[in-house]
Formats: sequence, structure tokens, C-alpha cells
Amino acid sequence: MDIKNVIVAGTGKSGISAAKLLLKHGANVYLFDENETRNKDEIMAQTGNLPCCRLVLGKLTDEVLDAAELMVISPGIPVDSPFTEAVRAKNIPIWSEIELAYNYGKGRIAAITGTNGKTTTTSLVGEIMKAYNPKTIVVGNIGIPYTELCDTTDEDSVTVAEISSFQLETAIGFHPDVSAVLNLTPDHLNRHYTFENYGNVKLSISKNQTENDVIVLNYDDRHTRSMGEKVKAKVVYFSRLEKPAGGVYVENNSIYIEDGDDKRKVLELAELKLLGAHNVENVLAAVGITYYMKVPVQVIHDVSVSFQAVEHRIEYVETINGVSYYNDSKGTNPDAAIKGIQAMVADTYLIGGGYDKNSEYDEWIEAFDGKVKALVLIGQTAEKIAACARKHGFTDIIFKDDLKTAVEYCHDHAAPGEAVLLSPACASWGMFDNYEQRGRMFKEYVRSYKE
Ligand code: UMA
Repeated sequence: MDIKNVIVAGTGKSGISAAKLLLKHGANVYLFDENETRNKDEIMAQTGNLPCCRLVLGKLTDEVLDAAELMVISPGIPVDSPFTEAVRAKNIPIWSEIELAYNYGKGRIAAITGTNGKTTTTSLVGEIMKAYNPKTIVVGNIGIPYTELCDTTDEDSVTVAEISSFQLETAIGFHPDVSAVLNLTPDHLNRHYTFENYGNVKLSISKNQTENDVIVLNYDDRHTRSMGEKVKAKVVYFSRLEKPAGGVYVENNSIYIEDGDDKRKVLELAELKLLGAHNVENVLAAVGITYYMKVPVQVIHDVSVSFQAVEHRIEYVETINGVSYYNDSKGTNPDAAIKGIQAMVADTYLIGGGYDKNSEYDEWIEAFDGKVKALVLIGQTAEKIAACARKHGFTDIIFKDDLKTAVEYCHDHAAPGEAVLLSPACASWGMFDNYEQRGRMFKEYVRSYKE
């Protein structure tokens, strides 16, 4: 890449990592953040205090706009933010951090998107790939920016990337060998406005793929099933309920993969440590992805059956005074939170609420199915969720100011044999940096009652 002057927008994980990569490759970086209160010294120290890296806080100046040839944007920044207008007016291309990394990365790529299950599927795919090819990196929305590791790859490497819709919006030439769209339910509509736009952004993961590539799609989800008609790549469907030809599916409680006339048994569902129907779907997808990344079926079997649930996804925390606590902080939208409550068997104190993404909560409340003893609400969406719950006749609602007092309430009221579940159906922003921090705080508050 022969670009000298680059604006990197955002000074979170992706911004810092993108800046470091560009600096290493000799570019001048204008590290920009709209938030004027960002700690300058800390940011400059993270990027190595180099003179060719200038920090611009608040507004982009004309001097920067005149010099810049490219802008790399962090996923958390809306692509229609007012400051991007000035960038477009100067014909400065806008790339996602993923696109930047793709330009430096080498080897084969498996890229996974979808509304839910991305993190579990990406971790499982990563583990399977690593068992077969130690030169595997696992990056993206999962938490490690792609720009942080792309420079470590060579022709024999494999990149397994969890890709969010935010990262796809400004991915230009990004071209995975195997892509996957796991499912599609409304999410992030404050950013994408309509469900149709959101679906199109997700499908763009395949826009540069050719007939030599593969896209793995969920046959049981009508939105992702219909995507199969719109792509150039070879379509491999996975299904829990049916047996799509040439796909990955469940038959007699086992997972099979069909490849032409060849039909191979991969594993028995009873061998899996992952629980729940949604996890069977994640495994089906991972089997399809790794098979077409050329991993032998035996390796796929061995790693899949030993794989455990990922942190923050219906994660068991502790039993205190006979009450079991579960951390489902990754339940950042109603659809993910439905899977959280469905997985519970005991009467449950459910902690929900957070940042407003314009979601509707009706289906989540309907999924309570008599299991929710009290709904303890925090954050910006508390009133909106409460109104929706009352509309559905659910009135056991408690408001709390923060997560700490919500956990305290549950601890004081839940009886032995009951459960406490943090599964907010909302993003964490506004109260926490991210869902990981929210989940870790939850676990910390829970464990403080252990003595
Ligand atoms: N900022 C602005 N203007 C804005 C918004 C933000 O200047 O309008 C600045 C903030 O001041 C801050 C920076 O941008 O300095 C934050 O950037 P960011 O929100 O993109 O955060 P990163 O730390 O770079 O993390 C991002 C992903 N975050 C989001 O997409 C919101 C992380 O996904 C990802 O792990 C990381 O890159 C590495 O690739 C998190 C996430 O919540 C887990 N993802 C969403 C989800 O899973 O639902 C999509």
C-alpha cells in the first residue's frame, strides 16, 4: 500500500491498532476522535509517541482534510456521522479497519457474520482451524482487531474473523474464501435504519466472492436462506430441521455433511458440551466452514466435542445460598436474550436493560414463559422495556440505578433453587465500555457475596 497520509477515526481498540499498523508501514497518521475528553498522553503512549502520529480531538481541521488520502473508520462510529461528510466531499475513501487489515494480511480467510452466535461460532472455528493449522489467527468483532495480527500472517496462514455489520459497511475489497451468515433478526436499527438495509450489509460479506469460494448459510432462517439466490459463491446450507442437499444437517441426533455423493457423519449431538438448539446451529455452521477450509472431518469432530461455552454467553458463574447465577452479557439484543431465558430451567430473576438500539422487546417478554420471577431493569431502556412488559401483562418489575444494586436486589430476594440471569437484551454502551466489561462486573458483584 502506498498511502502516506491517513486519518484514523476512533481511538478505541481498532483505532489504536490501525494507527500502529499504518505507522509501522511508514504512514503519517492523524488519529482522530470526536470525544475531546480522551486522554491524550495515554493514547499517544499506546501508539509509541511517534512524531508522525498526530492526535486530533473534537473536530477535523482543514489542514488534516487537505492532507489526507484515506480515512480508516472504527466500527463504533456511524458511517453517516456529520464529520464524514467533509471527508466524502474531499473524495477521501473511507475504509473499515477490516479493509485496512485485509490489505496487509495473507493466506486464507474464513469470515463469520450474522445477528447471533457469531462469537461462539468464530471461537469454535478458530479452535478447529488451530488444531489443523497452528498458523491461524482469530480476530475481529470477537475482541482482537484484525489490524493487530494481520502482519503476522503469510501464505500458509488462516484468518478466522468475526465480522459485524458495522465493519462490513466500509469493507471494500475484503474477500473471504469461506464466508458465513448465521441468522438475521432485527438489530442495530439505530445505525442501519431498516431491517432490509441491515440484511444487505450482512450479505455484503460475500460481495467479492466468486464461484471458487463458499458461503455457509442457515437454511432454517428464511432471510439467510434467500441470500443463497443472490450470491456468486458456492452455497452450503446448514440446517437443524431439514436436510438441504449438499449441506450440513442433523439426522438421527447426529451431524452429517454431504459433499457430492459423499455423506459423512461428523459427530453425535450427545457428544457436545455446548447446550441448547442455538448452539447446535453454531456447530453446524462451524462444521460447514471448517470442512470447506479443508480441515479433515476427524479434526472437526475432536475439537467440536471438547469445546466449551464462551465467556458471557449463558455462562454459569456461581451458586450462592442455593441460587445459581448466569452471565449472559452477550445477550445484547432481544433475539440473543430470548436464547438466554429459554436456556433457564429454574424460576429466574432476570436483569435487563441498557443502551437503546431502537429494538422491540415484545418477543423477548413473550419468551419469559412463566419462568421470570422478577425483571430487574437498569439503563436507558428500563422504562421502554417496562412499558412493553406491562402491555404483555407482566408486572413483576423492579427498577435499579445500576448493575451493582440490581445484583444486590437479586441476591436479597432469590430463594434457594432459583436462578439469577444477566441477559440485558440491550447493548452495554452508556453504562459500560462494552459487554465484556458488563459481564466481568456482574461476575465480580456476584462473587462478592460468596463469603
Ligand atoms: N467515537 C467517535 N464518534 C462516534 C462514536 C465513537 O469518535 O460517533 C470514538 C469513541 O470516542 C472511541 C472510539 O470511537 O474513542 C470507539 O471506537 P469503537 O466503538 O469502534 O470501539 P473499539 O474499541 O475500536 O471496538 C471495536 C468494536 N466495537 C464496536 O463495534 C462498537 C468491538 O466490538 C470489537 O471487538 C473491536 O472493535 C475489535 O475489532 C464490540 C461490539 O460491541 C464487541 N460490537 C457490536 C456487537 O457485537 O453487537 C457490533
